[in-house]
Amino acid sequence: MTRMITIGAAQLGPINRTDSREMVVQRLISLLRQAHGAGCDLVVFPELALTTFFPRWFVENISETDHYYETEMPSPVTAPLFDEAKRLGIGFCLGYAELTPEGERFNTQILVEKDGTVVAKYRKVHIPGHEHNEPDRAFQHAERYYFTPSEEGFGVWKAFGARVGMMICNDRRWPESYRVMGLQGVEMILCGYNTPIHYIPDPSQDILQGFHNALVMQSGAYQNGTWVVGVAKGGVEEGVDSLGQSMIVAPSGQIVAQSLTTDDELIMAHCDMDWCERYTKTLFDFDRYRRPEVYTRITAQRGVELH
Ligand code: CDT
Repeated sequence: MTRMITIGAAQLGPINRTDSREMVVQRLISLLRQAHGAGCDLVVFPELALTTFFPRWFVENISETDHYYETEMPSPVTAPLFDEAKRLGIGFCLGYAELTPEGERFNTQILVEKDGTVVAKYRKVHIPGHEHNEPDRAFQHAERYYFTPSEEGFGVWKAFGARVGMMICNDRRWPESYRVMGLQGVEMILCGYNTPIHYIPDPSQDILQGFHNALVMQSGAYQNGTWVVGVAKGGVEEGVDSLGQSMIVAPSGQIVAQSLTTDDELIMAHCDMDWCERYTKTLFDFDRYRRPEVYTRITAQRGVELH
């Protein structure tokens, strides 16, 4: 018996700061309809899918950026997406900036089931970039100013007949993200991202952005026997060129679908959740082969300790 889920990765092209939420939601609905027409059970949208990637600008008074954040989900503006998904009977995963009633700001992703219920919410754990204005940079990456890192960690939820986990962008570069979910039996990890091609702290990495993107998701998938769905917001957005290369990776580590453009583009794959066991019951049978007693440094210390 196989447990098939047809997954769509709905890559987005650039969103400009003058684009209204209504316009963006219409783009999402159009991709959602394409995914439904192609037989998808679930469609995954990128990180911060409702707005431009605003951490590229530093705004001294952070409350002037409140309009980039969602205070409720769904809201009157995002409700048409929820309504259409429910009408079509397709699930979705959506990244957005969240402002809580307590005034906390998170980089958030939710998972919505086919009946329209929000089954899971994940808040980004690894927040990259910088906290303060760095005026000499060509553009900012002030995520550490705009978002609080989540203390909730990486959950795994039962949804779509599988065990589903989520992570956001920079989380995909850290093996711990995958492993914490792997230890909860994850079968499918959904990850939205915005990755500027120009990495200001070390431009020698620019040419390697696509390689590193594939490297981390393929190895994370293989080493944990899980599907990984990575979905970009790509293209030149407000003058900053961002990586596309959205992909769906099998538990073998093989890429089974990859985007060809840096614009709005749907890719899809028929994903057999039972394929995970070929890895998790053999080479990566954690219970049989892992040695947690010799890994204690992983949680005992943060940075390198020389001795
Ligand atoms: N959005 C996000 O996390 N982007 C980072 C950019 C590199 S750090 C400045 C990433 O890991 O792709």
